[in-house]
Amino acid sequence: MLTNRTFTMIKPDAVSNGHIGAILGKIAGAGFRIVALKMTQLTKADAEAFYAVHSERPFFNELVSFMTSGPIVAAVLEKENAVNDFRILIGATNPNEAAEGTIRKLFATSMGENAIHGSDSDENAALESAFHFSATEQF
Ligand code: IDP
Ligand code: MG
Repeated sequence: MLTNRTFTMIKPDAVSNGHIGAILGKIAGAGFRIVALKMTQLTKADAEAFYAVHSERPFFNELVSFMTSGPIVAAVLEKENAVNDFRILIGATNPNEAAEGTIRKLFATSMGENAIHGSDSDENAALESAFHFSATEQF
């Protein structure tokens, strides 16, 4: 089960730019089943904890400030090979380097404000899903 799930957030830029529906459509169209979904806003403490791995990076404060700047949509997605296939669907971190047709190519505006998050491993997918959803909220 673990290896078939990934975690995503539609980031504040894409929410405020009106792209929730289009992005969920791309996700569903690529064969992912939504098994948990909510709109929420991260507190500073939430964002610092979620991105703790980046706390020594020069962009950390910018990242926390951006991720708390407005609502996000968090979701858990299920599909065979979910983590890797979802990273392909979202594209490179820098939208200028993202492949044509990827979510970041279509909807991101910059390296920081890049529209969407995708877990980078099965282990992080499980941790990140549990950060946002209780067991009874994942179907
Ligand atoms: P990823 O989201 O593609 O996995 P990471 O390297 O894990 O990329 O970085 C996490 C997030 O931090 C990125 O999605 C982006 O929002 C932000 N970020 C990464 N590098 C930079 C940067 O150089 N400047 C500003 N923000 C950055
Ligand atoms: Mg990452």
